[in-house]
Amino acid sequence: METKTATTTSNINTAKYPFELPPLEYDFDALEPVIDAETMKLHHDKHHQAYVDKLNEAVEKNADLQDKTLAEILSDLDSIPEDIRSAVRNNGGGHINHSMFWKIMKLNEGGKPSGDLATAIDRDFGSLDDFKTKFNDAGVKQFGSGWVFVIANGDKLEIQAMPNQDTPFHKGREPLFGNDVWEHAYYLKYNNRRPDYLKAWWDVVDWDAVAERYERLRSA
Ligand code: MN3
Repeated sequence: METKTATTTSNINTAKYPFELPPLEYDFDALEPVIDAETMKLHHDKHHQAYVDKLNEAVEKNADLQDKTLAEILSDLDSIPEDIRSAVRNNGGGHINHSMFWKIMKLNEGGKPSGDLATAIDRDFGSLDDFKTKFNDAGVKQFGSGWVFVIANGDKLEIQAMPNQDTPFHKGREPLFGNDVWEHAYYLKYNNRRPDYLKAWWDVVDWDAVAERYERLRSA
């Protein structure tokens, strides 16, 4: 058997076993005051690392899965052997969702989307404010842990809340962006006030990164 070595790049779309925690590309306090440094440190270094470790533990047992990218694995849950299916679904989803999450955040200082992305938001939701309201509403209504994603269906934008670490990759779709509404994402600073976290979070959406993803995903 060939020896598998981890890739040095952290491109989640091509990553295969053994999976690696992608480095955070900014300081833990870079998103203050919206997301505090302690939350970022725990979230990235402990929670995300644990998803990676448990995913590797599960995939280690299955040579077939080791030949597939994580996106391929997650888009075909039925083909995963039952004894590791839940572990791969939860921890693989955790890895792929958080790998997106770190990359679409940056203090935006009141910045707004522009260009084709702004046009699509206005067309599909009426206005940026209406889009945020609908997204936040989906986040508040997500019972328990989960995510709110925006998916680019061709040009068209759709909001989709999903439980646990489920991910649009289950339907073969890479999400455009999304917010983590697990308590570990906000509890230290916002306690039980998920609506306040959802509202504040718009100040750390990296609209340039989202616009780049939109360009790539809608032409995919
Ligand atoms: Mn999380």
